[in-house]
Amino acid sequence: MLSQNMIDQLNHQINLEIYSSHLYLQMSSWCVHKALDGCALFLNQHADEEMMHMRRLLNYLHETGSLAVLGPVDAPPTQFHSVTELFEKIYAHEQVITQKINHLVHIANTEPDYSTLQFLQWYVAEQHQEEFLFKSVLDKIKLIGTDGQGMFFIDEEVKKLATTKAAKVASEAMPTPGE
Ligand code: OFO
Repeated sequence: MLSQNMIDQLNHQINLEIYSSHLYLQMSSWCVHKALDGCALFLNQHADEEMMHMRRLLNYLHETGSLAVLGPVDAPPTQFHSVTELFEKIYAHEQVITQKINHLVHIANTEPDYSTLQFLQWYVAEQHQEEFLFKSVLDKIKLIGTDGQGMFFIDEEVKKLATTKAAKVASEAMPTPGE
């Protein structure tokens, strides 16, 4: 059984994950509008991942006999000056999410609530991966540069990331022989 404070905090995180999904879907739409199909695909996939993050929290609340509460979600920004600015915003957003996860871990640790503490370890590892992923995209953008054909090559590189990720998800979903 969870404390009311923990239920409230997890519900707050549910809304943040939905916001993250809306943010990346909106950014994906901006990329489509700018003919950046690779970036659009990558962000569209990531919007789906954020909903998966939300569903994990939702299921955990259900498993602990708690009520999940979906509150209002802020509208994401719709305009960006450049793809560099867009990915800088994502990287900053993920760093905020990491702080939020750390805060949840801190609460679980101090209550103490060891079940939630263990549940949150998945998010701790995921945030490490997400920060690494978006930092690597930003590094590529800086390396290639956005002048001339730079944008084309950046879009191709980001498309490769999306394709690699899709292949990984598909292989993980495939049953191994004997299963
Ligand atoms: Fe991008 O990790 Fe959830 O919010």
